[in-house]
Amino acid sequence: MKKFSIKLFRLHTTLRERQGRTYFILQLSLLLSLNFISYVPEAIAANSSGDLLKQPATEITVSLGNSANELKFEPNHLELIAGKRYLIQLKNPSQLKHYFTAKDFADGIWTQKIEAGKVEIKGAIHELELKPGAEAAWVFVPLKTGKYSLRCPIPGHTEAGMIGEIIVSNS
Ligand SMILES: [Cu+2]
Repeated sequence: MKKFSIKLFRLHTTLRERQGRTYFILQLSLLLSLNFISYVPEAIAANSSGDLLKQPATEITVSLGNSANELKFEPNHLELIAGKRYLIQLKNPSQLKHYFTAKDFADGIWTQKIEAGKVEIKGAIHELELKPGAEAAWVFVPLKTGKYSLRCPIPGHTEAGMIGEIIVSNS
């Protein structure tokens, strides 16, 4: 199994005064790390006709926060079926930044792609950060059944109730 790792970095520009001179200092911070895995999961490979990827995706919209800046996911309960293709439209209609963090869930799915703006990302995703007004479309197939927790780990948000659950079942 070949594994490629690609890291996306965000650039920060900082102005510093030193001995009367102005310096621009570039700082790199890790935004997210994506693992591109060059094998296709068994459940996908088993469907050698490729029908799985041709089946229309069931579309679900999930809001991170709302226009009243309430700290919650809407809906906060998702029920998915393993082997089906989904398109989750993530939206942040609030004035705050939020995360969609469901690491165990993300470990048990196969992500076909994520589209955000004009960028399409392919590969495993474990966490998404949505800035105010941001939208992202996540197309994936859940592979592993289970009950998974979802939360926004920004300090205070989980505590205020920005949590949810995702249930993946066989039918
Ligand atoms: Cu949040």
